[in-house]
Amino acid sequence: MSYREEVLNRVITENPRQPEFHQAVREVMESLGPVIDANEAFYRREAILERLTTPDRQIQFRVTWVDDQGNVRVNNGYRIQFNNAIGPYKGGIRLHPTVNRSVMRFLAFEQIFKNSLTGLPIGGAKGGSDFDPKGKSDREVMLFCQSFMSELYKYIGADVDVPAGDIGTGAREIGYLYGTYKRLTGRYEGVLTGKGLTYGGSLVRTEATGYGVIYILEEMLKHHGNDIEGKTIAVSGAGNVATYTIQKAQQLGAKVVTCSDSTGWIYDPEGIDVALLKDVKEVRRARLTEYAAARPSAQYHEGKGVWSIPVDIALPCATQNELDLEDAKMLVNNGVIAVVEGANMPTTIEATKYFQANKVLFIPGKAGNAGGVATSALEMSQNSERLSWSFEEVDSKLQGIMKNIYQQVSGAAKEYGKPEDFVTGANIAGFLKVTTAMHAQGIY
Ligand code: NDP
Ligand code: 2IT
Repeated sequence: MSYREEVLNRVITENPRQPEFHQAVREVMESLGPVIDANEAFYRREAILERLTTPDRQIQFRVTWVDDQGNVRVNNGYRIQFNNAIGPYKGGIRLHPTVNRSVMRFLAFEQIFKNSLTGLPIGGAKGGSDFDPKGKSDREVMLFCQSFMSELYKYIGADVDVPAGDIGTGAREIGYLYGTYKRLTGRYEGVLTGKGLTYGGSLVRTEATGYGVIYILEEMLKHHGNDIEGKTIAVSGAGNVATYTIQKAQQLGAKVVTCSDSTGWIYDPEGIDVALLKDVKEVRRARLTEYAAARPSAQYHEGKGVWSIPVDIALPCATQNELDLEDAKMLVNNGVIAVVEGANMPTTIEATKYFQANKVLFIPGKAGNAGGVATSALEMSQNSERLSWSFEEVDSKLQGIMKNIYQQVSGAAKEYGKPEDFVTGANIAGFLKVTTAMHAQGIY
């Protein structure tokens, strides 16, 4: 059995009932063949893959709060600090009922490689809770966030671990978390990113993940003699990543005809109206039925379905495993040419392989959505120097970072004998930087 298979088996045995974590590790192990197999004795002796797949530490804690009816409520809180070889731990906080140890670990594991690809000094982490902010009052969300941070503050810091947003954690939640951290520690420091612009946030951070998806898409298309103008695009999700992916795609002359949330999806052949979408989702925190009600050209459907619409480009921006083999077959039948993952691991392994076998250009999330965390790192830089950069300055740095990620990913794919396989390229490029740093820092 190869060293890679041995380690994958060990991860599966030691972490039973963690399918998402197994999936994320499996994908990386399958990609690393060209690096590990040629030098197996070295990597085995150093136990590099065991060290890479075992978190530095994981914290699990009780989050107790009181709802508006006076009932005491209890949720699970998590922070997985996976690897800090190249910089302080960095990664979002997810608030969603599906959060469990498997989801936290897969996200923290992927974050190691993503953060490495940004070229910035940030290690891999993730946190969250099975708390559902949907339908809760602002006061309930505040009490939850205060309780969550009352435990988490012990383990984080501007040079230690810097959380940020993710599903269910936006500007409102970051504000409450930051206020609590400051009150408990007395420190006004860059301990969270995605902060409001009046208290240390960076311009472009709100837009960064979605804009980054489109910047890397543009770069990839350019290298294939194509561009985004005039293309028809399907986007899933209707949250932070989806909204700004749609906005940038439309600014660059594409037409985005779909979006979705956890209950249904929109087909809008005239192109999604971003201002209306933002009003429905960011301001009213409502369902997509309200988008359809306000827009005559839009059709609303219950359930899942954005991938059934014929498009040139598909951009999954909602959640893990939302695009499966059947969806991939529909998209390929309908002539899709490119897929960039805005969400983390939205495409199943089978669907990814199907796209690649059918010559669809495919960028995995750890490269495609890295613009968010990269801009978080730029927020950390600004906090450190106690300055704020202009929108244009941050945006131009983000564009440079996404171009550089494309070059690293396509360069590594070519160098290791898998040209155009950007999954392999992303995993290898991310891996080499992190493990070179681990090796240099000795055994621990
Ligand atoms: P938001 O909470 O802003 O939006 C999430 C969207 O996805 C919502 O439309 C939500 O619908 C939908 N969604 C969430 N869970 C499910 C589910 N189980 N089934 C169907 N739809 C679902 O989150 P973000 O936009 O921030 O995150 C989206 C994805 O992008 C996640 O995978 C996240 O990890 C990833 N990501 C986010 C970054 C960021 O900077 N925010 C950076 C990099 C990656 P509903 O409103 O009905 O729940
Ligand atoms: O998945 C991700 O990269 C994020 N949710 C953003 C993390 C961050 O620290 O900005």
